Amino acid sequence: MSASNEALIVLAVVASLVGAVSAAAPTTATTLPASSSAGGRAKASDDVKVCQVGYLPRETKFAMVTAPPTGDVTVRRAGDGSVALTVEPGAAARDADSGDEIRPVDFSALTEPGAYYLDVPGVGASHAFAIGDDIFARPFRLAMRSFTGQRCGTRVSLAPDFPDYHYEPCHLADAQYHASTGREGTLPCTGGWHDAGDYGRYVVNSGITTGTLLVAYELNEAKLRQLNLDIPESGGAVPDVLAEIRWNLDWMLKMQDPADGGAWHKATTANFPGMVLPIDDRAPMLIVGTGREPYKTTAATADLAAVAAAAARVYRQFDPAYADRCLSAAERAFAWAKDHPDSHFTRNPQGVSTGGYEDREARDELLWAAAELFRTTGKAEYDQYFLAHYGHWTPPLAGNSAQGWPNVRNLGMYAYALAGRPAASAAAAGKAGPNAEAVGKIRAAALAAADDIVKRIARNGYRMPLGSNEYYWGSNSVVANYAMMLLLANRLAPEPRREYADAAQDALHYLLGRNSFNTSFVTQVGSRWAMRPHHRPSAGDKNEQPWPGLLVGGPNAQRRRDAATRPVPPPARQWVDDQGDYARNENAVNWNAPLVFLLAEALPQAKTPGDGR
Ligand code: 9MR
Ligand code: 9MR
Ligand code: ZN
Repeated sequence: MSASNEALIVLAVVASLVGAVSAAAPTTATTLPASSSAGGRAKASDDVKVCQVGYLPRETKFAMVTAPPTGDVTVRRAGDGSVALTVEPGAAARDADSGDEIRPVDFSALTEPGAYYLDVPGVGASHAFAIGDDIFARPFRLAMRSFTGQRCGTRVSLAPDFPDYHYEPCHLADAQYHASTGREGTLPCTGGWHDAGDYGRYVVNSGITTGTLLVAYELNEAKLRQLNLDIPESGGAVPDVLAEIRWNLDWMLKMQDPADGGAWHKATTANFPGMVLPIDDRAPMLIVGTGREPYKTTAATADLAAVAAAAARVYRQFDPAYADRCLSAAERAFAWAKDHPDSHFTRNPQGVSTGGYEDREARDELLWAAAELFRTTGKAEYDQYFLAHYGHWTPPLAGNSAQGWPNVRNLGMYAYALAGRPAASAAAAGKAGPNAEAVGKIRAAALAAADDIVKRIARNGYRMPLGSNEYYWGSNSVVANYAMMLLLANRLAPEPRREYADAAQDALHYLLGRNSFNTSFVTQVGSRWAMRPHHRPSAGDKNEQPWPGLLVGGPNAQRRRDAATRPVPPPARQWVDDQGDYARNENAVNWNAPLVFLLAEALPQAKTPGDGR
């Protein structure tokens, strides 16, 4: 990998610019194209960092140079090396989080679509990148289809673009109630997405994941409705993106106890399997509970309520019967969670060691559920619940608090504020609107939060939104979730703000290679990417390349694997492309979801009006 196959990447970029979507990235090495400038193209250098996918024509465009240039930087056309723009690099400044000395190179003036690279005298060339309106189409496809690749209980294949990536149906047996559920017998609960590099299925993490994807769809419906993902459901009545999401929704619904509407916390084996393929994970599947009455959890149940309520709204125009089913599941789940506000999964029971998704606070999940139920039904009951509880968080949204699996209150706030805006579907017509004062407060907080995030991005050497103390497990998802907040703020602003959109793109560029490692954190996207994710199908299959479209966790300054290393690297440097390092290099569905959101927003506007704005 790396610079050696860049020429082919350039060709792929050029090909995709003329409309021929490149499938799998090339894996064989070849020579770089000769440049028309004297001596040909400079050697690629890890000290010249760009977004390895590229930039939209009209956004701000930065590269980061981490060694001293001896002259002005040129942006050159990848085809013939001719100069498209000459730029004087900015002043060097030390970036505290990475320790890198960074000179920003602002080439925003270049807006012409094409394939390019940077030539930095005395340092070297960048990876190739594109400028164009549709350059995020392939990353979107791969990131979205990574969910197809996480499907449980069915034959999986990423053909036609990745025919070598497939596996046989896994985890087909009924799950057994573990003693911690207070129950005996089995629960049929096949389906859903594997959580991450492991094969567990956890309702809490499914909740934020599915909810985020539904928001991505709902806000970008005009772009996504017609999109063909080449999944088994393609061509059916439901748009492909929604069909993929439904795969997991259906599983979540199976995790609801028909007896009372509560949801079980997780379905996993007792322990994590080795790095085997799904079908070789043969240990019994267990439904795991809290070990005491009422055994199911508030967080899982309220998350299910939120997601099913959103689904009832989004799927109604395509499948009204399904929407009805989702709505009734959501209402029952909300009622259960409200009646059992403190049933928390705080630790695994004896003999179980899979992911915990422990949470001692479910007010945020309940708030999110109430907001989604209100947005879908307009019922006073849910409005009143929301209004009685949202004041617990002041301000309602904050620029230093991104949503994440343990904290979904942001999703509740945005959902409530968005309830007032014309719905993409006609379903909300005639429903009561949200409380104007609450919407005003949420909107003000959303914009203030976005302003704070923009400021942090401008101060950060790599123009990314993390605070210095936010390099923890899954930090890349925090990057994406902050960027999502910027784009959601734009949906609430009277007029969308260019600076929010630009800053969100900055965060995306960090994930796609414009970072201290000069490496894309998304597998098979960019020119050089994480090659060894802690992802069992990637580890267990015969392909040299990892499964495509997976966002790895990223730098994590906590729980260091080698606590003895001195000096301790700066936080933004604490990532390694090591399959064993699950705290830094695993994928997870809740990390891929906000990536999908950013990529959906970066897709070109649909030709038809009415994308729900
Ligand atoms: O492989 C597991 C990974 O998917 C989880 O995210 C991680 C943390 O819960 O745990 C990994 O499993 C490790 C286990 O916790 C301890 N023994 C080694 C396992 C890694 O192969
Ligand atoms: O993403 C989770 C992270 O926030 C936690 O700190 C970590 C340890 O509890 O667990 C992460 O989630 C893992 C889950 O427990 C098991 N499947 C893989 C998830 C990603 O590593
Ligand atoms: Zn499975």
